[in-house]
Amino acid sequence: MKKVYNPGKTELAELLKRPSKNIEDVERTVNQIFGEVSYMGDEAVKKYTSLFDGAYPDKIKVTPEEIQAAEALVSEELKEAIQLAKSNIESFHAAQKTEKVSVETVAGVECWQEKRPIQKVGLYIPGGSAPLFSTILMLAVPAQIAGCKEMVLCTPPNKEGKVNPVILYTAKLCGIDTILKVGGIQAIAGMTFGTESIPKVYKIFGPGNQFVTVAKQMATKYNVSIDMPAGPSELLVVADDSADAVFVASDLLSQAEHGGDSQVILISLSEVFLEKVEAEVQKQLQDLPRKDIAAEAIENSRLIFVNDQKEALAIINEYAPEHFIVCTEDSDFFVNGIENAGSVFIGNNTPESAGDYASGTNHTLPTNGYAKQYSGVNLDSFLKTISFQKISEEGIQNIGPAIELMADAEGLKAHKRAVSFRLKALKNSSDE
Ligand code: HSO
Ligand code: ZN
Repeated sequence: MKKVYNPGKTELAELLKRPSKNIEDVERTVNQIFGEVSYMGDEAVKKYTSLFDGAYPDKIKVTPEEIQAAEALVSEELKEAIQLAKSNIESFHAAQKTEKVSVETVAGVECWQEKRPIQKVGLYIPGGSAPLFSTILMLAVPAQIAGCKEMVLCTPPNKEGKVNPVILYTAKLCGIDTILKVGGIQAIAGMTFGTESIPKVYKIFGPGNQFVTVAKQMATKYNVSIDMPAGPSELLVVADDSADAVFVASDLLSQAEHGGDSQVILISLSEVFLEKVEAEVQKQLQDLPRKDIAAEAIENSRLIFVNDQKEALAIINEYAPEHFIVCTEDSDFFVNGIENAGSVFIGNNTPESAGDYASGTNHTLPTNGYAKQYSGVNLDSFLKTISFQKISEEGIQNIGPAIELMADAEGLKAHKRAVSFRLKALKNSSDE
């Protein structure tokens, strides 16, 4: 852990710099696979599934029998926990529905906007060392509330060509129509172009490694949109002596165990507390099953002592953390002052794990400083807004002359005429 006391501006900038990766090689691979999948469909998808996952599933699509078998493998206890999380996520996301917005801008000119679901969405769930079935809840629950007609889920199979039963169980519980055993670039390419087995979608959601991230960016070149550009997961905790070092250390480690590249930062307003957390992290690290991964992230973590709240807040807003935990006496100072963060966790009883799983908020959040301009996934991520207008005779008479003048000034005669013809017709009928 790198410990720093009251760092200066340049030192801070260096300390809080996210690692940038050279992605040229990745881009080349992504281009190649996108090309093959667009031409050869399932054949290319299967080729890369065997190459990258070492699996040869005879069918890409998960069968109803497989889903049924999975259900029996999930314990009742876990099913209940998933149900609790699901209903909290449902309440929070259903509450995000908005009313139609309608205004009569001038007499006879009615303008309104309404939201409609994105009809086809693709959800990507990584496989690997930790099967993040909680991410299915975070994506499928709001998609369902939004009214998305088709939800497609892609997840890589293991070497036996199988998918983790909890993933299958959760996907079924969330009403997912199509579950596909395909991961990585080939999954994103499949959902971008559509293949014999993989439906084409309009927007792709979900986390993934660097290959998936670059592939999602590539998908946007083919008119498929994505939730947000993703990077390694991050946590920043601000704390003072009112915080509990055991709790804070456990929070830092919970983020660290996601990956060796996770970004973990403590900003402490107390030197003593900073030392306590440092010792506690080392202690708790020892018996973690994912100790090696967590240790790598902790190695690169930052413990920063700052003796002034205002300065701490400025640093945090500049860093724009994905997850921001506030454990200070005057938490309102940070809660009211935060401008850039994905999700905020307040007080000693609010671990990041709560938002990761079950409080109800979404855990798909902007990383890499994107919290400056992106929101985390929410109900609106699955909706788009359509504007409507209806103009009466009175309305077109009210705004028509202004439109004619503006169209004239832009040199667009047909635009002007579209109004002039109507105004003339109205004049003629009133003259009769
Ligand atoms: N902290 C992760 C989400 C997650 N944690 C899923 C556990 N499971 C990224 O925000
Ligand atoms: Zn997590």
